Amino acid sequence: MVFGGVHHERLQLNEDSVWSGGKRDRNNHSAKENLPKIRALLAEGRIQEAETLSRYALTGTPEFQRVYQTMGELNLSFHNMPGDVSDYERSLSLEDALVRVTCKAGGYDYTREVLASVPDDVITLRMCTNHPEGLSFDARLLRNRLCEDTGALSSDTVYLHAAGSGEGAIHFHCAAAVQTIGGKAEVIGEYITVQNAKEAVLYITAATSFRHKDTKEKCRELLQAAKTKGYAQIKSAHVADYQQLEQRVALSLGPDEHGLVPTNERLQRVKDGGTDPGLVALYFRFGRYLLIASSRENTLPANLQGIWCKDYLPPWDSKYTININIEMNYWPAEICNLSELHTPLFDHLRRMQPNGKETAQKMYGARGFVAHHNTDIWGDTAPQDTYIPATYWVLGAAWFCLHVWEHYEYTKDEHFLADHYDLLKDACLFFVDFLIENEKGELIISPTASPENQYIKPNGRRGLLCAGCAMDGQILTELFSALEQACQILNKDGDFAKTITEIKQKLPPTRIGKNGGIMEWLEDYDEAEPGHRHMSHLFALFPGNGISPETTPDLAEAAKKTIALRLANGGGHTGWSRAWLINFFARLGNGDEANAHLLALLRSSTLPNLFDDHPPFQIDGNFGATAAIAHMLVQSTKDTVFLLKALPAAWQKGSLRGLRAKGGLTVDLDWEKGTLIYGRIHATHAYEGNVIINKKSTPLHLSKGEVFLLTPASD
Ligand code: FUC
Repeated sequence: MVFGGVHHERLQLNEDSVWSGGKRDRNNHSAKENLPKIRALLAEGRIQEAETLSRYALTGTPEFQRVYQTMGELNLSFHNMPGDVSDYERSLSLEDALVRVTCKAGGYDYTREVLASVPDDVITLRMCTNHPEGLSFDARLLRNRLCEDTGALSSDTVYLHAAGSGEGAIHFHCAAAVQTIGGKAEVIGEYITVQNAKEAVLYITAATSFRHKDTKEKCRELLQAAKTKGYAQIKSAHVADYQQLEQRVALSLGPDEHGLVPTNERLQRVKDGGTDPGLVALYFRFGRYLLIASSRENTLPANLQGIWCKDYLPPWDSKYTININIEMNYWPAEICNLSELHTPLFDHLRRMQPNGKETAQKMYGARGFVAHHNTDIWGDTAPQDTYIPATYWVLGAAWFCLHVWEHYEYTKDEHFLADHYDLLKDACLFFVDFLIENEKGELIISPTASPENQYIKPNGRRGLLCAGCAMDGQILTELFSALEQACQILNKDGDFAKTITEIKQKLPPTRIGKNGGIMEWLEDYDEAEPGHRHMSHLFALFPGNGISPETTPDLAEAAKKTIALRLANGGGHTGWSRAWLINFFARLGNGDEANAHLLALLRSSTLPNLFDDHPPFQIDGNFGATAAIAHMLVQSTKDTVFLLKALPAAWQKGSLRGLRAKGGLTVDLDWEKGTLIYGRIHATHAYEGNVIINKKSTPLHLSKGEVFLLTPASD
């Protein structure tokens, strides 16, 4: 994060593996013996007693997982820069992923350019001026009071070393080196000092014990390599690396009338009631940039604040909340043609799997892989918090594993499916052991909760914990269907698939309740918070596939009713909640509502730099809304592609290149006056299905590599 101060600059530094503390076993050893008691209490309707016992017997010991932290800061003070500043500009270029800060001071030009390079594993800050005395400044690395030691690594390099507490805690080094043209640079104490340089480049890097043995040496190596390579080459490698991902997709929503207006002012115009499709297109492009910046092969998955965190004890520990938030971070990955950026999530599932097997065994006496509503860098799977509407929910691994299936559906990569099949299988296996039969003969989860709402019983008492709810059935239906299909494709585990099919048939279906909406719990309770930000019982509408206007029109109508009720009671008030709503409207084919909520997201939940604001700042809403914009234009099931299904009247003219659809398709579209004028579908795999435009279906049979063109005539 480049703060862009003129006489004092601050770079907030993040490294994704800087987390507090080491790996632990937090499984509650009282869980197994108390599980039957909790279940019996719930079955008898003694909800509060079940909740109290769960607090004692199911909460993680200790309660909290590890905390993600910002690594620290690089602070710079400029000494000889005149005070009269004009023409100030701070920008992030989405063309080349560069931050620039430019201004005049005393009539002289000052330029700073910052990039974070994947190929060279460094952040670089290049500064120059035409002031005859050049640049004089000092720079140092800081980490509040949380560091062990700092000092000189060499005559042009400073370092900072810090460590978390406790056994196995992560420790790390961060280091910064300077190169100048002209002038003089030296290290004094923990400061880099520069006098009268025409140009100066700082190279900053870090290494943690999560990935490296000798973290100091690793920093030294990276900085040496960076200095040898030099700024110009690092920059061109960075731009090439970024562009090969970024340029796969392009979206225009008509003439960009306000394209030259600064983003903060542009956003303010929308907040003041204006509309600006160009800003929506920019928001979309920024969303793809954010994923490119925060989730690469061999990184950790993007967390709650991504790598833009400024705190040592951030909100919700800036970790992985897996009852919606981190899944939402990855909603754009496949459709937005950034499939390989999905891999950190799969790698993380690998970290979670052994822990999740242990949690299943130790806490529930079950086989398979379970996770609750949070996880951390170590893939911790024991419950987090004592927050009853969320903590004892056991569907974290199930939902997360659906991403394995989604990646397969988009890419048709059978090797990937074969390599990750065991994750799907273990996630299913847990429920083979954990589901219980209720008095109706349905297989349900007990205890569970519908994240994160509360219900009101007929006697007026509130309940949080329950036995079965709509979301459980919906997630499990998707997971079990994925397993069945994977077994068929891979031609394996037929017997296990049969068991899963039998169980699947006994899951409670999604039902319509007395108010005409989707029932959130198995009983038709009233909701304690009818405008709740979570809409867990609409999982099947999105990201699931169980509800759609085409396949389940009654449920789709009921979903509309549910959304209307949530909205009438203040729903969608957090950034990610609003982003979820936009995806719902896209699925329902209601482009105007989707657009209205996009505008609401910009007006109420977006910060001046376009970051999503829960509040507080959380990156999930950016990713959720980026996916929603894509889904408004292209949606797909395993055998159907919908084009312009939720095109709003406000996007009269537009063009898009490079979105992906399930089945290995790449889609380009142009439209005018709300009508498709050009479409191109390229198949990377043989495809058998249909394409639907304006509710009209056309068969789509493509062999590998084939291109299908849609023109007004063929429509
Ligand atoms: C869930 C949400 C909160 C927040 C947190 C990180 O618990 O209910 O709104 O987003 O995750």
